Amino acid sequence: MPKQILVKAEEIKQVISLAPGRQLTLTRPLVMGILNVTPDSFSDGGKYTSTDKAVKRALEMETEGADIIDIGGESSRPGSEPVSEKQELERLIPVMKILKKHLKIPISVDTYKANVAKASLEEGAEIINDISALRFDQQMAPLAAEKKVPVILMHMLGTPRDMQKNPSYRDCVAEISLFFTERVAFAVKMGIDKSKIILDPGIGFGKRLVDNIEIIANFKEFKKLSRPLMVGVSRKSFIGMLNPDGSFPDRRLGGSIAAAVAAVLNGADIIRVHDVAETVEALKVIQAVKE
Ligand code: 8Y4
Repeated sequence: MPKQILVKAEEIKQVISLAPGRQLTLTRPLVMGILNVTPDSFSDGGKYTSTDKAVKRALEMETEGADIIDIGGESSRPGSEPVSEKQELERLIPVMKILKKHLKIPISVDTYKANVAKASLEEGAEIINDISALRFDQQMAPLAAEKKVPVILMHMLGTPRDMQKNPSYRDCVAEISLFFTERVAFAVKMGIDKSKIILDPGIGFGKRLVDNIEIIANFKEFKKLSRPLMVGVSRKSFIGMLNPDGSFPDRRLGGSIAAAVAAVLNGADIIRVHDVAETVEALKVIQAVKE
């Protein structure tokens, strides 16, 4: 009779492979730092250009312990209007060109446009963060398949413009799980290797307060899909709803850390955050307690 081999679940090292010789190792929760390259986030009329400031912030986040930098050129906040492909590229490409020379950690590009993703991959981005989960641009799945890059598939009910107009679910976690199963099948059918797929329930994207809380509380459910799980809770409005004073996004740090910790304790692998230093600090404590 063969000897039984017992391995603790946490000792099975999951990896996400990037370019040859590069990989993300999921033995601890990873921190993805948010870099918004939109005029509202980086223009103050000062002497630095928005490109300079974005580059500086990315390098600062790396120093603070970020594992990935997520660069976006279009705001996907509720009610926000789409920007043109040209405009998105004009914002992203100058920043990527500089960062690929200076950053050691990988860059993910936050876009649902295949042409923007393609140009970004050519400028050194190594991961696609598609909030539409390959639904908005028919060329996105073939691109991800061809380039063999990891792709983040996020759940959203509706579009950024209309997603917060009366969202409702019978069973939010079950519906998101079903969506994940369908999108993974689609991606695989399109030639994307299953090992390259990361899933994200899309906190705040067509969700009420109760839905966001249910997702975090039941995050373990998504583990059944056997894919790395990502989550973005940072400074989102549901955190504001739980606190007086919460209408200001910069007053949501404590709540953001708490939500990130809750998600990690329930199995999240990658946390997308604005406040990298504080999140890294919190997750080190959580990791020590878990180990
Ligand atoms: C204050 C600051 C209030 C930011 C709201 C926000 C996710 C994402 C976004 C996410 C993945 C945001 C691009 C929304 N959220 N990508 N992107 N997952 N994969 N809002 O949760 O940060 S943008």
